[in-house]
Amino acid sequence: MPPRDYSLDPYWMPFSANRAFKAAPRLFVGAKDMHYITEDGRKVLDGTSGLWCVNAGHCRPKIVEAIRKQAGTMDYSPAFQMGHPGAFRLASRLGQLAPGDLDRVFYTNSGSEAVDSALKIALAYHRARGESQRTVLVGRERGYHGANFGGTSVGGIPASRKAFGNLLPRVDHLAHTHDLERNAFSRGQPAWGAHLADELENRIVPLHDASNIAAVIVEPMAGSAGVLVPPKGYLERLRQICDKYGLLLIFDEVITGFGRLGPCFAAQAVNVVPDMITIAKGLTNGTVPMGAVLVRRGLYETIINSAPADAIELAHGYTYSGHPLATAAAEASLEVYEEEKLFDRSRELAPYFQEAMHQLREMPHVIDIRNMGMVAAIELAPRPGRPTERAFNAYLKCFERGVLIRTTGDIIALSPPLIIGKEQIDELVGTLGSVLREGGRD
Ligand code: PXG
Repeated sequence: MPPRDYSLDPYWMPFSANRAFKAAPRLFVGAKDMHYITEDGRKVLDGTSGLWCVNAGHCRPKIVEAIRKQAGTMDYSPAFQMGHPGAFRLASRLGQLAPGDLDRVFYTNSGSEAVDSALKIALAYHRARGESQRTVLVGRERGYHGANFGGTSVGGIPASRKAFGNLLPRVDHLAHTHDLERNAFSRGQPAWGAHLADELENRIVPLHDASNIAAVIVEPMAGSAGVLVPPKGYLERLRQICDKYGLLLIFDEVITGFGRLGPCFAAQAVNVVPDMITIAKGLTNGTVPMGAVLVRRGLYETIINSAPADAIELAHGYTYSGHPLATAAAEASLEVYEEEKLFDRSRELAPYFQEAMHQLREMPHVIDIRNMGMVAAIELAPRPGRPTERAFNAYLKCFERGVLIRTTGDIIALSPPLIIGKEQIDELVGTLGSVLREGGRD
């Protein structure tokens, strides 16, 4: 390996153990289709689509070319009071892919910004309707909605919240739906747990009064907290309760969007139409940072029509909302998804992936395996007194053996690009199995 001609010290890495990493760094220098290349030239099979974003695999020529071409044609165009064709074309295309009438699109640069934008749109919507007292936001324990203040506030991962003070006021959280005693080793959506949605009606609505509540935000399938699959009927019930009390329902589909669970959106997989959907990641196949909020037409119209005709209706947005490179990357990504029928492929591969993953059931320390679409998780019993170590060791060993997995706590998550082949699923599961078997000794 050539010596590094740069220092590792100045870069403050996000959500990373900086000291441990810099003592034993892992660097990628290239990527193609299902693989990364490390700085010492090893191929690593991507079991996680980067960070759940590279749904069509790496460095796809059509997407690369679209970005290259756009960079040379028009690098940037002002986002406020000015437009460019790609931003409009992409919004139409997203509206066609979205369920129901979620055909109005607000652009952001990340999932975190999409979440904060959706929360602000919820508040602005109620205000436009004359219900500006509706400001309570409801999230869920173990939810992850990005790293900005709004998303951190409605999020429910203790480690992501604890250093940051009071966060937003007037936020409540539903209980999470994870229950190993009842649902361990479920294939697909677990049978038990739909009634957990009733907490919205039985505790949260009475406590705050429905007239004060703006919105409920959940990931249809919680990704970051360790792949928590929604119990059958749970999301349907949340929808019913939100309708009954006039609460907006936001699905955070930053991970589940773009075929991860089969259809383009999880909303379509579970047949529940929310009022807003937040997206990012797979929108550009991970190539250029971009997020968006898909909004029901009626919400958009309510906010727009409540302002004077020539006024700015929503005082919100980003310098790089609808950035030309991002919209070019997104348009090309959606073309690749469509041309290669990757959402169908995701649905067709899911049963094979499910069976392959559940073969690991008898491995040492495995206390659960769960899956939905092209996502699966293996939960390990934590080492007594040393949580996270067991899964992280598996991560390091898999990496040494040429497979990239992702861990959170003692949960291993897999979410490979949707172009993965069956032999590669076998390789992923085979490597993980051998690592877990060895892990039985410690
Ligand atoms: N919502 C959801 C549901 C997410 O999963 C975000 C919002 C924030 O997106 P940005 O683009 O601001 O990071 C996310 C991000 C992991 C992992 O391995 C998950 C995310 C990011 C990094 C790692 O679990 N999710």
